[in-house]
Amino acid sequence: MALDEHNPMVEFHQAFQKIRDEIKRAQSVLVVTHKNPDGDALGSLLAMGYFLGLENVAYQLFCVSPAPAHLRFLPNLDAISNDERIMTDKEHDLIIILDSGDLEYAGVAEHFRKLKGLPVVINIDHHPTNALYGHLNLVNPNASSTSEIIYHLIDFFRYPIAKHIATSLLTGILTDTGSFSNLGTTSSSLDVSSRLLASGARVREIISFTFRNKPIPQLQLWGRALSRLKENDETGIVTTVLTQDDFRELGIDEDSSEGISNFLNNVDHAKAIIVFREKSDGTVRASLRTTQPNVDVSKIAKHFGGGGHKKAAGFTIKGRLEETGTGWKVVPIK
Ligand SMILES: [Mn+2]
Repeated sequence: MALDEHNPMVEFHQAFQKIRDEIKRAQSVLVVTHKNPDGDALGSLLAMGYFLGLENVAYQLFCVSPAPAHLRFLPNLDAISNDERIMTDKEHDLIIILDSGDLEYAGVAEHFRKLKGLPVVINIDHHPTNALYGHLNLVNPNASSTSEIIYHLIDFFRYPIAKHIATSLLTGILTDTGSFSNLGTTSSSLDVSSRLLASGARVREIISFTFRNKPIPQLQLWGRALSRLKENDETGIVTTVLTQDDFRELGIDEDSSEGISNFLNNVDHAKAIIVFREKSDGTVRASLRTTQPNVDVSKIAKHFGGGGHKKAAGFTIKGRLEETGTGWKVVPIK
């Protein structure tokens, strides 16, 4: 695509050049995406691997956790390693971190503390709360997704988008925009999506795996969350909870509850919704969503040590959930 004044990535063209300069200088590149990966995390990771392949540089793709079931349709997933040893077995002189606001979320903070000579770090993300931890930070909060940014990176150097990469990138945009329903739904994200479709992205497959297909236990889990919805009259915030007992009784892993907060975001009149999920590691994860124009849930999340976007954010606190006479509370673990 020719340089285009209407393209919101124009101001990042210099960053694209610098990124490629670093890639050209590198002997071995490690690309990392965040733990508990979503469609954007994996979609952008696979596309970055494609770009590095076109640039003829040796690279490895890494994510500390495996792909969740609903994303296992993504092509070439086995190119991604979940084995932390690849970070130390080989020396990488360039690390590219995708879709991660900080190194903790990326799942590599521990590894970085152990490193002696620090490699060059490139941070590519769209979260406004990004800690700008890289030597080079390409962070565009106006982009719907990291996948949208990677699309522009590949397109800027005039490489064609292969079919399977079009599917990966469109998965990132579709999941991060909630099927084109949240604030990330801009003329730019729709424009990129249209070009990905033209490149052969399998949109129906993406939609059925990421939004439609739901196993019965997962719907039963949603049923439990729905039955516990509570509105706080003072704050207008609607909350619900899912506990370890729920996951155990329904025989599903706690990651299967990911989509519930986006689904509940449709509650009429709610200022915001918060889903509290008890994790097996002794923490409670809160996922915040709002559709109200004047509510910024990332501020609430930040207050509790978390982060995210204005309309979707999260935080984690230590403890477990306990039912009280009037609702639920987080209590410390003895
Ligand atoms: Mn993202």
